[in-house]
Amino acid sequence: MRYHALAGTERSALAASDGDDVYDLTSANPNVETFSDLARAANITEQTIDDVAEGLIDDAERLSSDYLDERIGRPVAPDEVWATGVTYHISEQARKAESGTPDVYLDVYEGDRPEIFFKATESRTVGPRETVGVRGDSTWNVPEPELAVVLYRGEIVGYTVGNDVSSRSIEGENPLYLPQAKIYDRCCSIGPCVASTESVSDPHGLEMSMRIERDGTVLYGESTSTSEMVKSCEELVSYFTRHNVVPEMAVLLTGTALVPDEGFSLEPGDHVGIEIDDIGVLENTVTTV
Ligand code: DO4
Ligand code: MG
Repeated sequence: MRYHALAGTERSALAASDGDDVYDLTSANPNVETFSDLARAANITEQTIDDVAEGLIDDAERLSSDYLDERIGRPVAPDEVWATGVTYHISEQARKAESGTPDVYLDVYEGDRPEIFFKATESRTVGPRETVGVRGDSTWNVPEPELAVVLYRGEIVGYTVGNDVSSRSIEGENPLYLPQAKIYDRCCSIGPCVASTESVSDPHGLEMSMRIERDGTVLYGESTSTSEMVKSCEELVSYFTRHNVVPEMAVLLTGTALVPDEGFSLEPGDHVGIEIDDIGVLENTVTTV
């Protein structure tokens, strides 16, 4: 099952889709208004998220997919977003090329302990079709398409698509500037839905693609597979939750594997579309913050 937030001027609600069928779960139970409410109900009743949703579907209003498309919002409100880095060979190579201290990236790519960093608060995280930010004081900005793990109390409950928008000029200048390269207004996008663990066949075998368009021209279009990741989602989550009481609702980005050529930098108005099998397409337009 896939879970979507209905946003906009009408009441906010949680929808579930199964193939072409879309249901308004909030119409069946007004206490289930968000994905967090569903995850909390599953935790309390010791059921899976899909079991709780299936129990609501008989009493839920059906929605058209056009209506869902018009009202699509950020599928989950994470208390915190964290990210892992240098989990793919291409990311390790790109960072080595831009950095004055290239060895740190090889050490992380080959080491047991992954790079894990704080990425965003809820207020810095946008959803589908919202504008995503690049910093006004950065000269080289890139989208980073990433498989995102959705965690309820530290347990994996689903997956979404993430964009870890980053300043490569600031990170490249000095690795100690990483927090400024990564954390700023509108620095992170997630969506379009949360796909439950049961609906993602194999998180380590998903095709992921990214398309960047400027004024109707495609400037970048590549794809890869999450099978190229050097660590598993479980290993990354295990390091993330070690000695770290994580919030009720968290998202962990698992690293980028699609890196535009060195001459490319995002500009305001660019359109970024990131697609991952079994989850969907996350689309955003870029703005300067
Ligand atoms: O080390 C810098 C960040 C790496 C990253 O964000 C990635 O590999 O996706
Ligand atoms: Mg990244």
